[in-house]
Amino acid sequence: MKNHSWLMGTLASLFWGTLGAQQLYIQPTPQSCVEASDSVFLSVDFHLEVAPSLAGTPTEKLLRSIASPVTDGNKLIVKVGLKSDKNMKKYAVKVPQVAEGYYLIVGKEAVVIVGSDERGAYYGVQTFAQLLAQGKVPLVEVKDYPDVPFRGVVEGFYGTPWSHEARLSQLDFYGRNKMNVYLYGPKDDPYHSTPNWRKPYPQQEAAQLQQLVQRANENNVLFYWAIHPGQDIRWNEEDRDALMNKFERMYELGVRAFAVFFDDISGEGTKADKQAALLNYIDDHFVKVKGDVAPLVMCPTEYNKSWSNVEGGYLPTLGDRLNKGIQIMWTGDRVIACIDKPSMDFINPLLKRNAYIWWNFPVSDYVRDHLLMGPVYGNGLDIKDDLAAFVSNPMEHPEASKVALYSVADYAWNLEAYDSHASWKRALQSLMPQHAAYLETFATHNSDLGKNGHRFNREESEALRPQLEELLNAYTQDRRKEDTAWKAVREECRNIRVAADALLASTENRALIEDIRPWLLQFKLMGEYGDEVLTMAEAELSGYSETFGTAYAHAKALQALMGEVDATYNQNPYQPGVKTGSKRLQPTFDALFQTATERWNQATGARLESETAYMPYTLRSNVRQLSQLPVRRKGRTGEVTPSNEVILWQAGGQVTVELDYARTLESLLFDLGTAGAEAAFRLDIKTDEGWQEVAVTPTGRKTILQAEVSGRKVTAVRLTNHTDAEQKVYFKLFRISPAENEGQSPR
Ligand code: BEU
Repeated sequence: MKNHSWLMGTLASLFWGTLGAQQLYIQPTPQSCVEASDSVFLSVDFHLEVAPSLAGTPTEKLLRSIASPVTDGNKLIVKVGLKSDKNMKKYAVKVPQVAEGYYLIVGKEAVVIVGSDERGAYYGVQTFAQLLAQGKVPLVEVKDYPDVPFRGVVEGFYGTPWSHEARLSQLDFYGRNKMNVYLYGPKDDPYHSTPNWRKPYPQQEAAQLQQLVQRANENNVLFYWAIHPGQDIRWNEEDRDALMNKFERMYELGVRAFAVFFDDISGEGTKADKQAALLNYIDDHFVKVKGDVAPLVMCPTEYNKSWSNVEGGYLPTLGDRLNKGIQIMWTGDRVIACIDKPSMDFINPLLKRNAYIWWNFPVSDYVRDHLLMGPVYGNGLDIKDDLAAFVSNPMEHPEASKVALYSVADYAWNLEAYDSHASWKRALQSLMPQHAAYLETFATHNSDLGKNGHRFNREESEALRPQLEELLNAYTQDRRKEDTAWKAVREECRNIRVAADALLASTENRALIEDIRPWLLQFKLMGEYGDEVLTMAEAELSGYSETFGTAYAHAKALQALMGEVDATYNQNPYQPGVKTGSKRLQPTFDALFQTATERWNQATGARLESETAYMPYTLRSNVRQLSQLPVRRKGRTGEVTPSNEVILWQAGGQVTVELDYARTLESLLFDLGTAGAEAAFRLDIKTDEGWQEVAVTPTGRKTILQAEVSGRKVTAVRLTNHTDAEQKVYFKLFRISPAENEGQSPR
């Protein structure tokens, strides 16, 4: 017997030489797996021996769904039970003494699966199902258990909530990947949050939730239903009873796990002592009384370190007062952050318990024009003893999110063995086995977030990065074609086009293709654009006039088409559009286009447009949460990307938007989220007479305000907290609209 480290490098390294079997891997990476050189062929017919302790459980159902019982004497025996079962005594010592652990042995005559508890047995059967799918496998002995007690997903993003079908598919996926928790908390479900958290769900939604709970149970997933009452909760008996009633209604639908979220709120609802008292009341009068309800989970208002004011006492109050069994969520050092040892060492002592990690990845509700499909990396591999849970907040694209979720499951199961790149490759393989290479080409160039208020970024196009840099430097600085890099980039442009078409046309995983379709269309255009700008640069170097002219015209057309895709698909009001390859491909191609065109103009006296992206607006701010917000231009209008969170706007803090030249304004709109919030702010405009304050009036549309700027010629606008206290406001809209006679570009 040899001990297999099971740290899979690449799939290719897992071939079983002489056996001729396929690659063997187990997801998530098991804690220990010992293999023999001998093998056995697993067909689907077995003698099944399921212990009475597992009768009617998800374990038994799963087993019966993957294996057919037969009476024929030649078949393998599959024996499944719990370590506490009498007839499993001889295996009991081999079963890890950890919740959800299991022992599995594949022998020539029998397969034995023993769980430390029911969920452990279930995971043993999931592993067996994976082996079964491989056919011929080596004789193996697996001793396995999860590092983190709760692993899964919090559907906690802003934007279009997942569909019912998508959620069903997710729950199956969690079961297969040994994740045991799903928290239902989509910000835009009005019955989860304001305005309707007090009301019961309408019939159809209630029936669907009931079905989801059922499906979660079948997959051994705890279905948490979360409420988000903090925007308008009053700390009185009436609202407390309204919340208890809502939980009671959800209990009737089958829900046995509950959460209360207080994130992204301001005002009365943020008080720690009141929140703690409410949670303890629910714990004492609902959870403990029912007896079959899982521990409560709560998301605090100060849910990350950058906002926590320890002296202010919010987190210490929760830590001290919340009943010991209540779990407290935490996103890390910032709203969007990777989790490491120092971050856990900061929070756990304050909470007086291990934090329940809400990991904000691959959520894209603040960069909705991007897809985050790259590897999961950056979390500490040494924090398994510090975590109560690790749950991931996904994208509003459910199937595309599975790339990251697969690896989150892998990471949270076995932190020390986690290999981010290998896990990512396996995720792609598992989602589209026949198109994995194409999906990899796509995901490689669709992983970064672009500029964003949270300053979070991811690697993108890493493998091609040296060639892109070499090629660009050689061309722009030395006016030279660097042959090797040139060839590699051309090849990748072709790979991109082929991958985009192959994926668009594939029938393998339509749900995934539908999620990413607009980005695939854009990706193909990006591949063509890259190819054409290389041709432009070549023609410029060699002075081929005809080739340059045709390539330039085509590149311009492709820019227009990419603009069209961006303006047609995914038109949400926050970050509308479709961005692909935005970290390396597009900037490199645009730079090549610009340099080639400028040089051509210089050499030939032509006056071809060389600019690729005209941006007349620049944002400057000393308010930390606003300082990195991107500005978007649509026609003449400039709009600062809104923020989902409450902004902690310090006294005197300012946000300024500068224009590239003095323009006559038609309107200036902004929205701080609450009526009357503007009283603490002053709006100024800069004209040729300097800064001047302008009056602000309501528009009649929710909390949107307008400034009296019509007809004024301005070079900058500025919003200042003019009080001497920090203000907690939202930043939902800041839109500057120049008058129609103002062109898009000064030229
Ligand atoms: C991710 O953009 C994101 C961040 C937070 N504003 C919200 N709450 C927590 O992270 C706890 C979350 O709902 C939102 O999706």
